[in-house]
Amino acid sequence: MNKQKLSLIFLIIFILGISLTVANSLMNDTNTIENKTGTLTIQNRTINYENAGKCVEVIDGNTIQVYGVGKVQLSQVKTPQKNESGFSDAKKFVEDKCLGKTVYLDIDNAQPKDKYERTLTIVYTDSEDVNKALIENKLAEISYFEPSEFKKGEI
Ligand SMILES: [Ca+2]
Repeated sequence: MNKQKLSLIFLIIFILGISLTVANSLMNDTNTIENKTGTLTIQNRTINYENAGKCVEVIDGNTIQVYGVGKVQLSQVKTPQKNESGFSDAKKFVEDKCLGKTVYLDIDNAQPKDKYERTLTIVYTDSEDVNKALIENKLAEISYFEPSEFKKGEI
């Protein structure tokens, strides 16, 4: 192999390496956070969360899409369906709280996913329990099921 060919190959490898590094750092900046697990203090309660990520879509009052996690179902809260009254209010409430922000997920360890492969969690913003806020604002009803890590009435 001649010298010219060899330096061309090195140049290509070098450029590839740079582009991958740049792409990687851009993705980290916009879509993920470094610590996926940790603790939060909300209203004097210590919360252990098991995953976190940016909320990229609010599907309805109790279903959101989280970058790096997928579809997330808010555990034990029942919000109105598309054709029911209160649907838009509940959806808008969750959009105001979560959309475009980092959400922290306390996943239900007794049943991490439902039959539709949605992760079952209590969703926290950096200052609020969203599941609880929906109930307190009368935008959702408690919908208890078992097995669940969360006790009835705990949220
Ligand atoms: Ca948990």
